[in-house]
Amino acid sequence: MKISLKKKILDKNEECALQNKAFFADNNTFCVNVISSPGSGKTTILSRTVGDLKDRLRIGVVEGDIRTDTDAKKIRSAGAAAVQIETKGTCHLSAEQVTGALGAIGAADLDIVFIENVGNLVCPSAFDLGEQARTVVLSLPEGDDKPIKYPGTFAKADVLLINKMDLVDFVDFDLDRVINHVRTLKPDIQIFQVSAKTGEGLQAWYDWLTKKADAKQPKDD
Ligand SMILES: Nc1nc2c(ncn2[C@@H]2O[C@H](COP(=O)(O)OP(=O)(O)O)[C@@H](O)[C@H]2O)c(=O)[nH]1
Ligand SMILES: [Mg+2]
Repeated sequence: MKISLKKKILDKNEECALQNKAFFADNNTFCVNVISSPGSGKTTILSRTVGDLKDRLRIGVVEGDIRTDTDAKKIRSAGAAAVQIETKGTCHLSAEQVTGALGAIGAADLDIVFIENVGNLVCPSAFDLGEQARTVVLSLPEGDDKPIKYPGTFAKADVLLINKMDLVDFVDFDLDRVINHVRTLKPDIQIFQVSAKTGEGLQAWYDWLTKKADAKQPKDD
């Protein structure tokens, strides 16, 4: 029987994703795969999250971009270990690339590993990286039709960050339309309305992260 190339790539990815999952479980590390269009604010949110939580949690970031290590540099200057993967044209990160990056950020000793995926709302959603949660970022200037146009990505998300709330009075964006539609795709999704620029709404995101990271820690008997 002919096995398609796409199936072989996904099977190989699945094998590495399982290894990553086991690694995160063995090391009590909470891993979040962050997906969005380019420019929605992933790096800004992660830099601010690192700055605000670094005294409480040990955080590292795997950065994925087609070109440049600009984002890894921003994360490092916010105070966390970061490694940049340049995919050189590929529109998503693979689990194998993540495996290779975990050593470089010392992931075994971290409480949280964020993976900033390559910016688009299509390809990253098909590739499990072994993460325990997915966060999708949607920013107001992108428009309120994105969950309708890219349902697969939103249906697999555990958290939706609606970013750039500081622009709410300047762009046409129907918040109720987005929230209602996303809840039909994923009824138990957590939705936080935030501004990475002003800090508005970020505390609820931090509380969610902290609770998840604490739940990974072994209990004292
Ligand atoms: N007004 C506003 N701009 C933001 C906010 N978050 C990010 N930006 C800006 O949006 C642009 C893209 O942000 P970036 O974090 O690089 O997006 P990424 O491509 O998803 O990583 C940058 O110019 C940021 O300064 C926000 O909450 N409000
Ligand atoms: Mg970025």
